[in-house]
Amino acid sequence: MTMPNLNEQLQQLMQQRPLILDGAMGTMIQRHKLEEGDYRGLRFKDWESDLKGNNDLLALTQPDIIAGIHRQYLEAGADIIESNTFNATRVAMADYGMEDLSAEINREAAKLARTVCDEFTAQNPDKPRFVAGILGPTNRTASISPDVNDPGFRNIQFHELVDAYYESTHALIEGGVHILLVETIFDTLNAKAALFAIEKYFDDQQQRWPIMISGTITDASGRTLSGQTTEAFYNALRHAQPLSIGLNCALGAKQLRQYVAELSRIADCAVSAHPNAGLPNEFGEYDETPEAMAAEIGEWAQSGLLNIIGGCCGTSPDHIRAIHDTVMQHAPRAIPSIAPACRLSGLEPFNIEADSLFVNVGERANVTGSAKFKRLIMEGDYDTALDIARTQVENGAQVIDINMDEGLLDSLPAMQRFLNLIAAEPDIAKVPVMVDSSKWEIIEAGLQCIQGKGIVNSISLKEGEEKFIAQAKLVRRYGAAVIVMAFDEQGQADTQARKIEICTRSYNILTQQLNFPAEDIIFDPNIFAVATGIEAHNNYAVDFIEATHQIKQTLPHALISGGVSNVSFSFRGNNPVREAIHSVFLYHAIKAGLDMGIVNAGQLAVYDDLPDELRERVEDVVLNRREDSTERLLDVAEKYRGDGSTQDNKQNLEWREWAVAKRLEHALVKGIADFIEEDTEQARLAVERPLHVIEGPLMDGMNVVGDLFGEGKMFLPQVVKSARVMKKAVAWLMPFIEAEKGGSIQHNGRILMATVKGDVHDIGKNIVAVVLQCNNFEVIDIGVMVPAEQILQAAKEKNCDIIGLSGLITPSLDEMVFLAKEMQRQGFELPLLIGGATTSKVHTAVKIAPEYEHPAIYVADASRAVGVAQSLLSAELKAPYFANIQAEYEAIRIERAARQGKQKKATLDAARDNKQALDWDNYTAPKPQFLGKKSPG
Ligand code: THG
Repeated sequence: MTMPNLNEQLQQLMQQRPLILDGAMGTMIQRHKLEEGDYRGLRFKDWESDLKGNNDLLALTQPDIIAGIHRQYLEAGADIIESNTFNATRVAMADYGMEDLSAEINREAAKLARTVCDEFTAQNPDKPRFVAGILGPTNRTASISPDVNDPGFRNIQFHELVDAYYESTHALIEGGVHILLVETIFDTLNAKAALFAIEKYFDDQQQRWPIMISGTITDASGRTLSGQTTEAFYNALRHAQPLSIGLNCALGAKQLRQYVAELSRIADCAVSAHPNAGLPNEFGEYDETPEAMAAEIGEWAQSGLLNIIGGCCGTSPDHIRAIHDTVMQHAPRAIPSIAPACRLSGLEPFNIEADSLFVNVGERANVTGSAKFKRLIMEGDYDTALDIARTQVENGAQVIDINMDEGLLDSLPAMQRFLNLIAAEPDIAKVPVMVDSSKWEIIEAGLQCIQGKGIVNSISLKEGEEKFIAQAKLVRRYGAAVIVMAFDEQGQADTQARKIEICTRSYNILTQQLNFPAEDIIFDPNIFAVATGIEAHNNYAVDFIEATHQIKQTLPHALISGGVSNVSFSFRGNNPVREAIHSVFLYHAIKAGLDMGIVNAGQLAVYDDLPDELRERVEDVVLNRREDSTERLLDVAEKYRGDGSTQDNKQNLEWREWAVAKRLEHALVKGIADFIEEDTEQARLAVERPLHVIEGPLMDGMNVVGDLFGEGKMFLPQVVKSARVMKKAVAWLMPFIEAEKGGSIQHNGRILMATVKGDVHDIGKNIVAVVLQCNNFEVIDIGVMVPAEQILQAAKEKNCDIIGLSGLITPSLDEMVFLAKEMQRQGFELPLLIGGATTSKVHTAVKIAPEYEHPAIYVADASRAVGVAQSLLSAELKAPYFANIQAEYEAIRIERAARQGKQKKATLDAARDNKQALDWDNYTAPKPQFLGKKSPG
């Protein structure tokens, strides 16, 4: 496909300076007293009443007015002007009964803008001007129901939007636009339809044009109308490889800043913005002055947030001129490159990066995988079926697999309906969806219902390359990641060699012929049942694990997944043994590089907790260590029916006889909440102060959880359960702790605590909060996944004395650095405390503290928090304490710098030459990927 040099030309310009987009069209049109127009016998005397102010029609009836407005913006300094086609899609025009004028309006409006633009370029070739063909959002939303009584209903379908956008795109390009701008996106699914149409058009033309994308954050919630956060939105549309991504409308520059700043941090393409002239006043008018708007935007430019900037509602040529004059004094934003990662989203982003932990995909919303789910769907009880999906997410599923493949079910509408219903449930829709079907039409129907970036499950070479390629191209056009099964024309791969062969062949086709991003490919090398009694099956798990190891080494950035519950099919009916098999299988497969698994997130056994005998016999089966493994597991299987399982804990109450500390540990590790209150109470009666129960046995128990998690023997869903038990124990103790304080609550200070954006962990934070509260600090915990702006806002509003941040995962670190920078920029003076598993003194000293001139201090664990907080809030202690910390951190920085100076990084080639040869015959599992990561919280 030829790539016109337009994209390159624009990119080169953007390296030199920010580009200026024009301002509002509607505002300017209102200023004109519209003269009577005539178009094909239609009189437009009553333009405003009869035609409801159909601005876009003016390209046909009053072209001079529109050309004049374009001219004013070009004179004000705009590099890019927008065609007057916001409402010109067939879908939006249908509201005026003018859908058949859609193509003509788009074409004529584009021509008009292009003609004026060319005049300016001819006058001053050093400042070339461009036309962006506007593709508006339409007046319908593909992922929200207009009917409150039926959340699954839609008044527009994806394919109707695709047809309309294709027609508009074609007409805009015919009219001569240089760029296609999909803007004011309040529903990402509409935008995905627009981009689908655009890609289809490019493919048909064998030519590409630059694409700009601009979303709309509707209010202070920081989300689009359809509920996505900025990063989720970005992840969902990044596949279009846009020239720029940005935000416009709804907010003024001041309110929009934090979201533009976020895009600026994450986007590996240009960032654009065209905010409104402030928020509407009491008359619904936008009245921010050009000077005020330019002052705010000048700061953005100075902070390096911008590549393309213009205005939306209420902005005029004066605004654009003022903005132009300020931003031209600053360098454009440098476009970063970002590490390859599988960047998924539901309403929230979910990025699988090179160092991410194992990803749990919930398996239960599957008509063949759950008898209950099947019954509910067959009976049409979708509400209860939704609860199954919700429970999966609550239990720690980070993605949900949806499968409606059932002979007696009309699967395609069932898939559509279920996904549409999920879209209305934020608790479920926050995670990405995996659309699971063996029928391509059903997968496609599913993809047309999800606004985030989901995963197709699955495609394969089973029907040959041609079909595989066609489907993969569509997957890309819909903007999804894809599971590729190890399946080819000869059938399913069952040996290690065949698995590797098929995955390698698939990888090469996808990456070389289609330029499919490797990080969006997820191989499934087939998990088959072991211990079936058929000898040929005995090595299935080993074949999977070894193929996984090999594929991870040889096919860069690709991920590996599998249907974990398959492996234990031969023990159906005996859940404890099945869970033991899953746990042992995962323990070894994750070590070999398994990135994700389709699992029953609510039911995973803890590897270390398995009875020794059971674990050993399961391990014999999974690792195929003896000829008689299957018989030996069968011999004991009956005995464990009712033990070792999360489900059956209630029946086996032997542990109730143990000492209380041991019982608390057991309850925490197993996530059993049933007895936690009575045990906590018993522990409380045995110690001097209620706080000692937390600092003693409860913390010890959580440390065990942390260690098991760190060793790969516990998984996220289990840790989630442990946290719930911990919370319940702490809740039991709170009244006693309060009472101890004797009612007279005299606070030492007020501490705001939050888990930073991108992270959901709060076990450690909760413990710190309790410890602080017990020492008469008032703690305001504003939850998990909290964006920086919200943290700072709350700290101000609530008049806090200290901000405490927590984060367990690596991206939290960057978020904390960002927050420190924001505190500096906004003139905060509050001390900042940093805690959580991935944080460290070194990171705080090297990366966070230098961004903030006031204290930013690492707190190693809950027991230190009190001392640190007390020192920072004491008038006498604060200065010497901070000086000490500063000296210590400076020493760390110097030491680090010296070490880095000595150890020069090897070049890529040198590193490659130095690689370790793989001795496949003597393969032993590599270190667990968890090593080096610390415990949760
Ligand atoms: N690879 C890929 N996708 C897949 C699979 C795979 N999707 C489907 C399946 N395999 C993974 N999902 C499940 C879901 C449930 C079960 C197994 C795999 C399961 N269910 C119980 C059973 O059948 O005994 C049902 C129990 C109940 O009714 O509650 O085992 O491999 N890419």
